Amino acid sequence: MTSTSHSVCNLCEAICGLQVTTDGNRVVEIRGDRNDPLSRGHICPKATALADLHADPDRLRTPIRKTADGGWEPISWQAAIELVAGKIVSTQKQHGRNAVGIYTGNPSVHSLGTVTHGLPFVKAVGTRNMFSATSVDQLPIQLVAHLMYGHQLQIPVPDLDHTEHLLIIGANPMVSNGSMMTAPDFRTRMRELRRRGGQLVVIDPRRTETAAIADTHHFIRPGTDAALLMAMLHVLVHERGISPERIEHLPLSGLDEVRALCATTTPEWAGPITGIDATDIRSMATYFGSAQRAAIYGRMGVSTQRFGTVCQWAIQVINAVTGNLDRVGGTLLTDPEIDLVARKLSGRGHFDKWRSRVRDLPEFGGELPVATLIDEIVTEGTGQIRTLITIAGNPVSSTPGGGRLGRALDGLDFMASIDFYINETTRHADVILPPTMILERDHYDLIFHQLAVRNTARFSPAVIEKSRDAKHDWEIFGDLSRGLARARSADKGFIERLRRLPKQLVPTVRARASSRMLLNVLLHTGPGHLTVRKLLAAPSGRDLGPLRPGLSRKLVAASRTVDLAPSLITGDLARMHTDLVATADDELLLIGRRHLRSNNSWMNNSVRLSKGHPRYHLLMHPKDLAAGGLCSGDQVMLKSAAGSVEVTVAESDDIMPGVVSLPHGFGQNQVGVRLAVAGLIDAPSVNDVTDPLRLDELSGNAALNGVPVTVSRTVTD
Ligand SMILES: Nc1nc2c(c(=O)[nH]1)N[C@H]1C(S)=C(S)[C@@H](COP(=O)(O)OP(=O)(O)OC[C@H]3O[C@@H](n4cnc5c(=O)[nH]c(N)nc54)[C@H](O)[C@@H]3O)O[C@H]1N2
Ligand SMILES: Nc1nc2c(c(=O)[nH]1)N[C@H]1C(S)=C(S)[C@@H](COP(=O)(O)OP(=O)(O)OC[C@H]3O[C@@H](n4cnc5c(=O)[nH]c(N)nc54)[C@H](O)[C@@H]3O)O[C@H]1N2
Ligand code: SF4
Ligand SMILES: [Mo]
Repeated sequence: MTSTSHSVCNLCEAICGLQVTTDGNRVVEIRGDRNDPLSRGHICPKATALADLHADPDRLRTPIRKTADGGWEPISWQAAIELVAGKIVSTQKQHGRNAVGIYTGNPSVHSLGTVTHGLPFVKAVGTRNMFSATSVDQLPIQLVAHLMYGHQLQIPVPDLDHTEHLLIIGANPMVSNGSMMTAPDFRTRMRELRRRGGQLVVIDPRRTETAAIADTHHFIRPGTDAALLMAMLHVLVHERGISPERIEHLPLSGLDEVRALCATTTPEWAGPITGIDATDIRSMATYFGSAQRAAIYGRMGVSTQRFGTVCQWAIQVINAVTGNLDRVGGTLLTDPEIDLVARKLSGRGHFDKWRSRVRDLPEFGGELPVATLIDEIVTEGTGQIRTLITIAGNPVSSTPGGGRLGRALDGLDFMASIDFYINETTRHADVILPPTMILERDHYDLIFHQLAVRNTARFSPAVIEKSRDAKHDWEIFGDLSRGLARARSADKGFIERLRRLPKQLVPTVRARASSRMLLNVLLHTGPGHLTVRKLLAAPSGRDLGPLRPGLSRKLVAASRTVDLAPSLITGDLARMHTDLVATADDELLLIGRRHLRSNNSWMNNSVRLSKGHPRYHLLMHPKDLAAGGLCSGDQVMLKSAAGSVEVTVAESDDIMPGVVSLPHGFGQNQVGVRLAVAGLIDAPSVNDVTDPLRLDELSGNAALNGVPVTVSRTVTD
């Protein structure tokens, strides 16, 4: 007997509503939910692959432990929990609290249980050696929000459904479906923009799927966006002039400093650096400035590069000085039912309170840049990481110099992973604790309702019953927290240290409440006094309306103003002026690429997603191929200062001359990885070429884009 229930796809930030038809524990069909007020029926091919994930014979359902000969054996939940908690406590007792390192990956923010129970567990471990995917991703956005608005999650979102001019720089939402901007069905939203007479402009070194539907697309030399944005600012501020009426609704400070900072950054200066003509820069800025409702938005391309923070700051400043900040059709703060900012459920963020031991890199919000994780593992001394916990992450695949990191993991005393696959990272673990997957557990999106282009609230209960011996992530983390408390109370110093923990953490260490119970409390104490039960009565989700202005009311900055010129960032402009100069034409720069059928490193095991023509080739412009004496299909060596990989090259007119592109998330074809389908894909990990020493020096974010490389034919004998 089949039945159909409402559910959600949690693979990317679009949080699309689903209708899932099941027959017992079997998934029969997955469709988009037309009644969902946010996703309106949209899904992408990845949603249907949730059925493959559910049925995947490689997916772990119960814990396993490494055997002496390097194989795996089953272990009970209780033994696994005690082993992990015990090792954390004994490592910290012997070597100090920072001797335990933690890495949390991207899916941890896509899981209700990891947000409610995993993050408190991580805090309870109490180490400064905390790392996450944030520092290969959106770190500059959060740092800028912290410095300008007073909170790392007070991030204005483009009002996609009302804007008349959208300028996208370094993002590809046609494929990614939006990031730090939950925007399911981006294509239809852009059709609606057109119907309103609006314009879409894209700036990207590749003519992407988003560029293909744009009115205008400009290539840009990777890593030079800071110059383009400063030049646009120059035109807007000094040539067009700021209109006082446009900004009178905004509590701004630092405007005079902004004026001074962009006084000389003319389009003529930026042209030769960026590869975009001064006339084009000028007209781009002019069109933007003259639109009634405009928004500039930038993501990975302008975050994971050497001037990520300057870029994300300049984007905010351009939106502000043109009066588009806090304006319908510009950029707006959201009104989620559970507002993480207003309700102080997330910290405001803090920067550079301490630094990493080996490379002296700054923390942000208690996390260190993951590009230095390996140094903290291999460099001896007090505070060296000896035990590592990875949570929903694959840093061997996803962080720069990942291959070397993988080899270093074998030198740890102990490693545990909370994950359901044996992949490039977790194969190095001593024990793996697998949680249930999305269709087997409840979901309410605590993170992405905060960043969505429309205010909605939706609770999605599990649609498939978990097996009796499986555990949800909240149960695993609850057990681990209690295991930690037990193991610590056996140690006399524990009570003393517990007293020193932040107050709000102490109860969570002992918490037995489920995610659903905690969610219910959060909903009930919210503005709409919702409950899980009320949300269950509206299974497609409640529509809470379009985004609305209200910045002055919501702003949490102590000054009650938006600081347009935080000294930390303006101080970094000198580095931009020295480093960003017109470069030699013969240098090749590497950028990344995402595909609609990929999800970082971990959905390649779905036949449905990985079949079809190869998507992991190195794209290269015909001119560069000819210059290197290469042809499409050649095996080449792609080499940087940090490493090299062998890869097949493919000709493409869609890429800017002087730029090559390789996607991340491959490299599962390694001994010990247990991914039958992904393991057959003959593609390397691009992060064996990206360089852990290339950072946005201000924030510590990895500069994964714009890596100088050489490409040469592989010599075979
Ligand atoms: N060169 C290059 N590198 C990049 C990027 C790039 O564009 N270029 N992108 C970066 C970005 S934006 C990101 S976010 C990172 C991603 O970096 P990571 O988060 O480190 O890697 P993922 O590939 O997302 O791996 C997620 C892991 O979580 C597991 N998992 C999935 N769901 C769950 C769950 O519900 N619970 C638990 N416990 N585990 C789960 C999967 O099996 C997998 O092992 O990669 C970054 N790396
Ligand atoms: N299908 C699919 N969707 C995903 C993911 C996935 O793996 N697959 N991952 C999810 C995650 S974790 C994230 S963070 C988001 C990311 O979401 P996006 O940022 O929208 O996705 P990317 O494809 O990384 O887009 C970055 C763009 O920047 C361009 N670029 C590279 N270097 C530069 C540069 O120097 N300057 C400029 N202007 N552009 C540059 C690239 O060509 C690329 O088009 O996607 C999410 N959605
Ligand atoms: S866009 Fe695709 S992967 Fe992202 S939530 Fe929607 S269906 Fe899932
Ligand atoms: Mo990401």
